[in-house]
Formats: sequence, structure tokens, C-alpha cells
Amino acid sequence: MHRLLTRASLSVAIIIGSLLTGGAAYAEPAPMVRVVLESFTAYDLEESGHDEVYVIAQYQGKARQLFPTNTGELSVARNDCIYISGDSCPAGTNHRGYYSAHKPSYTANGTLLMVALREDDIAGDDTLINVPLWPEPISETQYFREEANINGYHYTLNFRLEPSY
Ligand SMILES: [Ca+2]
Ligand SMILES: [Ca+2]
Repeated sequence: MHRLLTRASLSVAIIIGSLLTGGAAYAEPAPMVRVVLESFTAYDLEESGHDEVYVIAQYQGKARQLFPTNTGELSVARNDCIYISGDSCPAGTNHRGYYSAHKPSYTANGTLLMVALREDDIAGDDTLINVPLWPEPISETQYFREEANINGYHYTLNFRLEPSY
């Protein structure tokens, strides 16, 4: 009887082992996430005439500017859509392309990561959109579509998190 049980346990172990091997064909969740800026649109400005905007990622007390890549900020007018990657600009907006952005990777361990669209101002920069994230390991890209239509301005911000190894 003891011998039979051992044999049964062994065959179960072999079946489980082959299932695990099959499972390995799927992508393992990545230990890091990469922030990829796609676009943002200024439907209505925070100031009159032009806003001077930039996008940053904040992680563990450090800010990394994603856009523009040469630091500083970009002057945008009402209805400008700043395109970097991903979905095309909404119909009726003024498509402004040929831009690139930094794509930093962060450890996916649930630590707070904030992606923010900000407006340069002498009296302290204005945060137009702030997206708090607590990234966990992912195996598929996650898309973020944020919109702020408050305090007299109206912006959208599109970015994605990609698995990063
Ligand atoms: Ca301002
Ligand atoms: Ca300003």
C-alpha cells in the first residue's frame, strides 16, 4: 500500500511539473514598469494666450522630466494636441507632432509613482493633472487616459506603463 501511494504521488508530481512548463510559455510579470508618454491636449488653458507645460514622473522624492526632453517647458495654445506616441490626436485639435519623451523604468513593488502634467509659473508651478500609481509587476501594457476640466482649464494626458525587464 505504501508503495502504491508513493507511485501515485510521483505521477501527480510529474503532471504538475509539465503544467508548470506549459505555463512558462506565457510572459512572466516584469519586475519593472516603463512610463511611456503618448500625448496631451490643451482644450482650455490655465492662463490666457499660452501655457508653458512639462511632464514629470516623481518617485521616492526624485522628479524626472519626461517631456520636453531638453528640460524647460513647451508653450501650448488652446486646442493644441502634443503627440509623442500611441493613439492619434482627437479630431478637431491642432496636432503638433515630431516630439519625443524620456521613458524611465521603475521597480514594480507598489511604491508610489506620480506622473504629472505641470504649468510653469513664477509663483510656483501649477499641477494641471497628477496621476498617482502604485505599480505592481505586469505582463501586459496598461493604458492611462486622464482628463482634468476644473479651475478654468481643460487638459487630457495619455500615457502607458509597459512591462520592463
Ligand atoms: Ca499658471
Ligand atoms: Ca505659465
